[in-house]
Amino acid sequence: MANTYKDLQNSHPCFGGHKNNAGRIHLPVSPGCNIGCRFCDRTINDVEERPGVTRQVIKPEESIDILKKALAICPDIKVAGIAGPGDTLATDYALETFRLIGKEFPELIKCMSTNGLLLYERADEIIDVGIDSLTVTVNAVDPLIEAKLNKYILWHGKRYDGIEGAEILIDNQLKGIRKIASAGTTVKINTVLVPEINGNHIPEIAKTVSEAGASIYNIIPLIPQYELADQTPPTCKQIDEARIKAGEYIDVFRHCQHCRADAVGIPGKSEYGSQIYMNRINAKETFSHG
Ligand code: CLF
Ligand code: SF4
Repeated sequence: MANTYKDLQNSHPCFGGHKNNAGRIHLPVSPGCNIGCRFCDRTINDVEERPGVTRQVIKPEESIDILKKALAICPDIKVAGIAGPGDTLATDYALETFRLIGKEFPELIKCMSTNGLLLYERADEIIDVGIDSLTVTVNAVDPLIEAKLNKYILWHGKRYDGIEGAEILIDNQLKGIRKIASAGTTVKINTVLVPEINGNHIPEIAKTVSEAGASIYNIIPLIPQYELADQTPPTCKQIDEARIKAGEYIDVFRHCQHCRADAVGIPGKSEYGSQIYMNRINAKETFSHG
């Protein structure tokens, strides 16, 4: 039985467990992505696929030794998370890894993050693997706004650009959230806040995802890069205001640390990534779905 939202509020650093110093490890097993966010620096992901850097993305079977090592150094780790560096459902590596973790470390909370494009069609696998907490990055629920944040999707072998792609993405995200949440998996939503694009849209996102069954909402400030390099990131005041508005519809998480896809430790308090991953993946500027 998956952990409930109430359980996670004590044991998961991104669902309220930060107050109990709960730690997490990210396993960077998912290199590929199937959508084109305008703020994601794809050159870094492309670089990761070149010889010499691919070895820095780990294989599912390597996760077990890495977890043993990490738990020895940081016994506070309660959560095994996969948050990239690409999308966890674009390849099979994340679900394979979670299957291994379920066998070897049944006590660890299994946490997965996705852009949600394949969430609906892969929901049964996610439920079967026993994911406890799932994060879906939903940056808009209006295709006109989403298209300003996302360039294209790659879906069933075809590329869909702009509004057409945005419609498919949002539809799959919301159907997926409904399916996963009704099966008892706790769902968190991340939204990248880009004030000039989705700043006024936050309440509608929060309301829509709450109605779909999500439990908690996390607003992540834009790191201006790639096609959105000229956008102004939100001020602290704008982030606070967005959180207050979202809070009318859903619980809001306020302690996000903007983690890398290979972070290890207690978010904001300890970081052991360089000890665990000898050659850390080159993902400094790569958005993590955390
Ligand atoms: Fe990792 Fe994300 Fe799971 Fe947490 S991070 S996959 S839900 S275990 Fe957490 Fe880091 Fe913020 Fe993410 S502080 S970026 S919200
Ligand atoms: Fe893919 Fe995530 Fe980058 Fe978006 S931010 S393109 S979902 S890796």
